Amino acid sequence: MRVIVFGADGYLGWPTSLHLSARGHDVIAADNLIRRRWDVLCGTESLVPIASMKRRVERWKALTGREIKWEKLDLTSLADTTALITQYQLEAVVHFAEQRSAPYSMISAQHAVETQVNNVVGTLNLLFALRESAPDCHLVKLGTMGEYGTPNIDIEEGFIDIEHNGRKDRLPFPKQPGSFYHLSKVHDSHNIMFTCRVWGIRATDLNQGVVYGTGIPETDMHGQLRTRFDYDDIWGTVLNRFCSQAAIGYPLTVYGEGGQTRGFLDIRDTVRCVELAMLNAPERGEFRVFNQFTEQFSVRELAERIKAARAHHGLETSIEHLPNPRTELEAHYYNAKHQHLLDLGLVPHKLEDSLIDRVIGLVERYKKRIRPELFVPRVDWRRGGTGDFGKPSARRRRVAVAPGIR
Ligand code: NAD
Ligand code: USQ
Repeated sequence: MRVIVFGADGYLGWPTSLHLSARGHDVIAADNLIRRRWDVLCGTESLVPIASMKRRVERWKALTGREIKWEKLDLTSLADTTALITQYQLEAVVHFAEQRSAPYSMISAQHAVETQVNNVVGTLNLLFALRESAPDCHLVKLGTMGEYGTPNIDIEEGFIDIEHNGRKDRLPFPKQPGSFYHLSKVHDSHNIMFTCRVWGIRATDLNQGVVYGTGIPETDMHGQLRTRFDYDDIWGTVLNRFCSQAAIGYPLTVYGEGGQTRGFLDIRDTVRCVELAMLNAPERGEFRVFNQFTEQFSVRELAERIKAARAHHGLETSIEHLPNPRTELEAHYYNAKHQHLLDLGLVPHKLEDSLIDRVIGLVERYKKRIRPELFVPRVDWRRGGTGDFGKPSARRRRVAVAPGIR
């Protein structure tokens, strides 16, 4: 299939581009590289050095003979997005290209607005471009399990059958998101569903859980093919953070009681889920929702698992409960369905101790680059943050592309 991957420079977009290319799809990789700029502004950087997009696609071609076409593109430009969609005969577009950090979106009014404008406008532009130039093309959009929040009932896949005053309907599952970022995904979902109904767009909303892992076999092929790995308070997701903390003997930072339960998946399953969704397109006008995760854990359980995995090798790990910087339930019911992708053939990688070992192993290689101050949460849901993370040092300005792997 011919597909554009938007957000192709990111943690998930880059491995997905490689995965699809390796399986014979014709991949166009698009990104405006804004994430590298956000890193500089937040004083954060990928633990694993990442090459420029130009170098990445050159290296991929040199190793495999396969071509990924690199396009620098900002989705918030309607003209550029429409021009790109018009240029190719597309069967699918995969949309990862959003500001995806909940803490970032909670820093200040400016950060909340930036997040929602970037995400909602980008998705709207893509929808209009599809209507104009590729009405048959399948939109595979990355949403989030966080759209649902943590209701006291089972979470269904997108829709719930409701009986009210003697009448029945199948309605979108109620949304109780936990940050301005998560809210942006809810707004996207509504806009996509609307355009499926009104214009006949075909779309799959992948409500993805928290991703962990260092990469996929294709990113392991060469240093220049590696994907980013975030461990800081703004971009680092919880398991990747815990593995990084463990690697340098820093106490695992469980926020509050640690009973917060979420759906999780291995990055190797992310790329497979996207491919499965892509290969099995919905009908014109159909809006599908898949819950994209494979296992659910509480934050406390994750910390205990890491502790146990390390104890197996005779290593000690301590766990610290920090005052929770977020407003979220710390003890709650959680049971989310996730059957659709299994029905399409997903064979999940489970979070076994070996995986934790693998992540810790990679972190070990780069642990000199870890800055422990980035383990401390700087953004509070109630008070926000100043957004002033200090003047970027020369080193921080250099991080976008690490010199060693240019
Ligand atoms: P990331 O920040 O590593 O990558 C996102 C990419 O999108 C970046 O390279 C950025 O430059 C690009 N981008 C942002 N706005 C853009 C715009 N306007 N135009 C063009 N490019 C733009 O994030 P990620 O972890 O790879 O996440 C990718 C997607 O998956 C996001 O939509 C996120 O919400 C979703 N998701 C991620 C996780 C996770 O655990 N990482 C979990 C659930 C859902
Ligand atoms: N947490 C800790 N300690 C930490 C970091 C996080 O206890 O050091 C807790 C948080 O309080 C939260 C849970 O771990 O309860 C998950 O936090 P996270 O930062 O790993 O994930 P989140 O902010 O929800 O966002 C991430 C991605 C986002 C994606 C989302 C999927 O950044 O793009 O949408 O996971 S989901 O959580 O299903 O909404």
